[in-house]
Amino acid sequence: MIFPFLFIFFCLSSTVFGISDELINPKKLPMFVDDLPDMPKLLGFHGQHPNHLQIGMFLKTWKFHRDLPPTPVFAYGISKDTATVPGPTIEAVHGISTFVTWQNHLPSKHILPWDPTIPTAIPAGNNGVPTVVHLHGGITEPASDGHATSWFTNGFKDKGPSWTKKTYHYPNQQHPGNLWYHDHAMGLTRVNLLAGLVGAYIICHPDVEAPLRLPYGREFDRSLLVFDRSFLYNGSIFMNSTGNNPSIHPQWQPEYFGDVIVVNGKAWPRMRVQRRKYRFRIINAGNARFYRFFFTNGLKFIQVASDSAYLSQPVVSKAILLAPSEIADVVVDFSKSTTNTVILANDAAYPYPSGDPVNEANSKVMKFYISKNKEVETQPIPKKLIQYPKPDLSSASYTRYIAMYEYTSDIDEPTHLYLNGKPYEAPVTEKPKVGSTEIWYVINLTEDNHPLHIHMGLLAALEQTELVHLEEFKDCMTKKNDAVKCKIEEHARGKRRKVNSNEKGWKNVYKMMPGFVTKILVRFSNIHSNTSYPFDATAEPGYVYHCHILDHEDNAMMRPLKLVY
Ligand SMILES: *[C@@H]1O[C@H](CO)[C@@H](O)[C@H](O)[C@H]1NC(C)=O
Ligand SMILES: *[C@@H]1O[C@H](CO)[C@@H](O)[C@H](O)[C@H]1NC(C)=O
Ligand SMILES: *[C@@H]1O[C@H](CO)[C@@H](O)[C@H](O)[C@H]1NC(C)=O
Ligand SMILES: CC(=O)N[C@H]1CO[C@H](CO)[C@@H](O)[C@@H]1O
Ligand SMILES: [Cu+2]
Repeated sequence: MIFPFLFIFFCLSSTVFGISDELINPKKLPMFVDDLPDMPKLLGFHGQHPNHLQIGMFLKTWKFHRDLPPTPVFAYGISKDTATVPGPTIEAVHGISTFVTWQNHLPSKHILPWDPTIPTAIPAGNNGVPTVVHLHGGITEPASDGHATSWFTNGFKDKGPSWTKKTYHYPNQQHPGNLWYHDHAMGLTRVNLLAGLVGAYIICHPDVEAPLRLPYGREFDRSLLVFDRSFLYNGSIFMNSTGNNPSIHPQWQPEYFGDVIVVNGKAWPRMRVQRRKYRFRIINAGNARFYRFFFTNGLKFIQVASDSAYLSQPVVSKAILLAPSEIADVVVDFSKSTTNTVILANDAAYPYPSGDPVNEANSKVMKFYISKNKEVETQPIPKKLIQYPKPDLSSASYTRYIAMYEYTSDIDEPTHLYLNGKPYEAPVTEKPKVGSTEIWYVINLTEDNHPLHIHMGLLAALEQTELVHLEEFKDCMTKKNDAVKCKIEEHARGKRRKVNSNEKGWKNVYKMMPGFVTKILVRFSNIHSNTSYPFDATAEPGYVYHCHILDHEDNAMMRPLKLVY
């Protein structure tokens, strides 16, 4: 009789019990019991030569927490056995091309509910889940950019209308920095990422970066991909299969939020650190959750880069706000810690900024256990980092107004969101010239903060100005959809918000405050040199720009972007 007893004991201590199709209460999952994983690394180069990687997408299971049963996921990896969530970190070197053949090995049925009533990739042959990989922050030719309509299914059996090739070319000729790869299939981005299709990609430029003497090496320089999920008792990821307007969109909901905060594939992980400096490249890889990260003992972040590029000088702060897809590359000096443990926490309301306050579960991210041994000496952080051209208004040759609209149903629930009042399918209206710089006024007429991401564009935020007589302006915009005719300059007269110093560099995504007009300078050229793009950026199928709240992007806060000569 001892065996069954032991067996039950084993089960109780290793998984949580409950009704399998019910949501697990995050309180049932103890925090800080799993070690922070280090994702496998793939080199995008071979000595001084390009490397050609074959990376698959596989259906497998993944343990998100010691006490959760294995979760079905979609994972990137070299093989099914080695595939991980997030996927392997790709390390590329400036000036050396990386080629990747992305291979879809996914089954015909999705593991999460999706919605065919929003603009969605639906394979004619029903040969599996459509996917397409976008390298976020990459300066990449259109055919390798992972255009939303260039999707493909298992074995390339079905392909989207703009699909052209199997092997993507990443020239890596841009400035060094932090990128990430993730799925971008039309109307399925929110579910494909939720299923696990995300991974980090770093472009190193040793000549430029080595002199900075930032913490380096596998132990001291870590990528942290953060996302939130909800789970059922049987371990499956929970995504509501009923929409907020089920009679219009059976499944679509305006924002996905989960209460379990996952870092590098483990719920609220722990990490043992020495009393010294570490570098963390923090990527918000979630669908809709913003994080305002802070340390519970007041320890500070020394931010050295944001999404894509280095800052010109380090910025020290106690809290960092990251919208979905934003990146903060920070140094944390644990020798300054007054305590031997510290929690990385979050206090951003969701939806941001006017939604629910954080709760016990989603306010914690991970915990650090700091060695009691004496401090390890490390190099000081330099006062200057990397200098890129400052945003130069006089170089701008074109001005655009981009208005963000949210539409609601009779029951006052959001049905969809558009940029400039246009569906994705409407003919392209944004056609910047290769090499040009433009001013974009982004007008948020919704209640949410929307992180706007522009493929190929490097943007510098200039200022945010509150709109006065907002209802009058909104009425006019709803009727005319024309910021100039609606006298934007007479409305852009409210409070001015300066750009935070950690957000002053060149970025590829920026938070558009609700009720404000945000002025950004967008460059369609390199920042590290005056060389032109090493490919024809005007080729088909072009690019896109979109809100990076994935549930918005899918329905359909995304528009085509076509570069021209
Ligand atoms: C968990 O339960 C849900 C709801 O009943 C079901 O759809 C899903 O397939 C189950 N997952 C596993 C891994 O059994
Ligand atoms: C799923 O969404 C529907 C519609 O908004 C809502 O009524 C229901 O409570 C949601 N279910 C869960 C478990 O959140
Ligand atoms: C690029 O050209 C501008 C204007 O001619 C010049 O000021 C700048 O120094 C150049 N930048 C680089 C990195 O060569
Ligand atoms: C927080 C905030 O300012 N929200 C405003 C965003 O814009 C909408 C419409 O323009 C207003 O109704 C909100 O109050
Ligand atoms: Cu949005």
